[in-house]
Amino acid sequence: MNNILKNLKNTGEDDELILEVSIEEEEDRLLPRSADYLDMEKQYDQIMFFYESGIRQLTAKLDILNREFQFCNDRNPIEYVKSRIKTSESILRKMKKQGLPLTFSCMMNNIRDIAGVRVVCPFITDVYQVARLLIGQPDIELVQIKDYIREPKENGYRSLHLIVTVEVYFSDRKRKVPVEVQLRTIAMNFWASTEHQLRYKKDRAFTEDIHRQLKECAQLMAQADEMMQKLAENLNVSDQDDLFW
Ligand code: 0O2
Repeated sequence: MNNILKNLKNTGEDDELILEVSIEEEEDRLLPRSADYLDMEKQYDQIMFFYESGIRQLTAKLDILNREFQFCNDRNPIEYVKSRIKTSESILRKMKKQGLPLTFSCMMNNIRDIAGVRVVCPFITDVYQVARLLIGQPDIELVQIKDYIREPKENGYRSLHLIVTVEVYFSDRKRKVPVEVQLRTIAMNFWASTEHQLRYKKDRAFTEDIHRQLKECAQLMAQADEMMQKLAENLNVSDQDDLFW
């Protein structure tokens, strides 16, 4: 959190915080001795509380859907759910990359994956069913869908990405909290998690050959998903009609 605060200055206009000067200048001017810094820290914590509340609301919904499905069908369409609040470093990196002014309001208006929920399901049909049940709820609004299962990324990445808003009741009012939901199968998650480790943990560029091997691995995962899906249909565990929207 300190990183993002070091990059912000108070313009004196109510709660608007802005960065228009270099980080070095800021460090001279801003750091902990100023009372503004504490205000900013408090404001940052409040904003993150807003996103955490969205995550709580959304994960409660997923939990209820999963338990209900267990009662009715004797199995779980959700293997597990993970959530995270994007780190301040990652938020700053993204805002700088997009050339955005580094203000809290700009962050809240433009960075839509500050709250993130990942849903891992056994079968592809579960991915679509869970997504449909979630966005069918009246207090959930669908903002964007990216279907990287139907159209995988060039490198082989597959997943269903939704940006939704979920309504949360705070003490004084109801607010819509944006949350990015990534839904994928266990096989898709295996590929994405291990590829992420290879990409982020090592300080070296991927060669053409590494790209090719990763893509090949993604194709193997896709084949495994298809085979499991067919088995599930043959055993009446899931329904082919649910395969896409
Ligand atoms: P982190 O740490 O997971 O949050 P946008 O986020 O919309 O500005 P983009 O690329 O259009 O940018 O978003 P997209 O395609 O919806 O993907 C964003 C997130 O999907 C990434 O978040 C990853 O979590 C995941 N993702 C996308 N492509 C890949 C991939 O090739 N490999 C893996 N392992 N994950 C991927 P962040 O912000 O990169 O990081």
